[in-house]
Amino acid sequence: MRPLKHGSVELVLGNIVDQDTDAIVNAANTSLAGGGGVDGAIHRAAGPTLKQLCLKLPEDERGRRCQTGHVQVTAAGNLPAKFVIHAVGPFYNERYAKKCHAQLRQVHTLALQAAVQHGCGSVAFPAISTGAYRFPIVDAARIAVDVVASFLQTPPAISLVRFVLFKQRQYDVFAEALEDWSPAG
Ligand code: AR6
Repeated sequence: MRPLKHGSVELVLGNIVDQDTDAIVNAANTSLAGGGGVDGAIHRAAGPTLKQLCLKLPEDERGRRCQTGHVQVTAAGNLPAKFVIHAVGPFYNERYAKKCHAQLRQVHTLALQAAVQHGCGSVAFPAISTGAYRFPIVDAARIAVDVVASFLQTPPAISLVRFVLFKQRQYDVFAEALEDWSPAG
């Protein structure tokens, strides 16, 4: 747990679907129609209502309900959380590393802003883009921790932002990023 001026960052090794934070963040794809990894686990645990809510959101001509780097919020079906913040991280491509870094930053910022807009005092994030989307974990952890910790240095407050890491190695990498983080950057 690392206390900051307007909330704390916590790391846990566990499953995002079990979190009783006001919101959980889903590592979704642009269709918001479900998938594997965190997305699959969340849809299975939330029940069919979640998919119905997602499919009600407007889609563009290519079937996208959420663009890369953006978020959409729904209720959370049978999950303990109240809201699911569906966040579409970038699929990592080394040739466009800078753009991928910017998109990963943006998706974390927008997820935090959405949590505030929905009155959430606590929110749990998975390690967005670090599975099927192949974002290198060390860089992803530094970006995610920096965006969240910087956000919690200024109002509005979110009492608790929890990163839920699925594997020990991911937990260790996030722990190092959080330990190394300083407001000066
Ligand atoms: N709780 C917490 N973390 C988890 C869980 C869980 N239940 N399951 C996996 N992880 P991924 P992405 C970790 O692939 O890379 C989906 O099919 C996992 O170890 O879920 O953003 C979507 O529909 C990894 O570190 O998300 C998209 O198509 C991290 O969560 C695509 O995958 C993210 O892995 C999104 O890819």
